[in-house]
Amino acid sequence: MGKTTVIAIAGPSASGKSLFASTVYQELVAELGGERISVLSEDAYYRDQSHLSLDQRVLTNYDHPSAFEHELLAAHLQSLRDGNSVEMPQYSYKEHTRIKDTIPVTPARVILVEGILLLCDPKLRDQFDISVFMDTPLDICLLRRINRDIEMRGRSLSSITEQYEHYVRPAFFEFIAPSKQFADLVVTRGGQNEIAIDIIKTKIRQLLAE
Ligand code: UZR
Ligand code: MG
Repeated sequence: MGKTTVIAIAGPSASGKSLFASTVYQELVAELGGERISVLSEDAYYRDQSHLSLDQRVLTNYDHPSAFEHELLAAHLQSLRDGNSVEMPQYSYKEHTRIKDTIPVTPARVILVEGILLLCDPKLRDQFDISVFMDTPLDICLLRRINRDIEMRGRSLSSITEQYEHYVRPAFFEFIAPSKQFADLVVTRGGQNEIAIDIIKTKIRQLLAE
């Protein structure tokens, strides 16, 4: 296998990062097979909080860099570059902690990694060959987040608005928006921007053909 290329997809919560990454991945797997591309999620690297009670876990600021085990994510990316498989943790948004199961990730020529604070950490940035920032307007992100968190993450509207005001919105201005400067490519309109999806797919096809 040739050199590994890591592509980071960052941007605000509910901006379409996961959708963008999974669309690129699934369309390329349908075309080329799955062995040469892997996907990692920064959310999977939220710190384990199983030593805390559920009431204590709810108090964590999940939009702050300290909520993530970025050192483990950086170490996993390095292992994959070195040709070794890793066990990606799995996180439960309902329990606010890791679950016991892990997902094996095999080394691949191209690794996609998506998450809100990826471009904020210099050590992580060292691991990225290409960085993409999803520049979806915040009001669109909020609407998507309300729908998603109710449907998929078991939240009430009042808990979403509370979190949004206290954590999500401030973190956008403090950490996420300033990290856009580190992106190579800025994508408007989120995970449904087909031109941007096509540009990344073309780049990956080119890397896989080398
Ligand atoms: P994405 N998050 C939770 O709501 N609960 C958790 O236990 C862990 C994370 C949220 C987190 C962040 N914030 O905004 C979002 N809050 O998940 C990141 N508050 O995930 O990029 O998929 O939106
Ligand atoms: Mg996501």
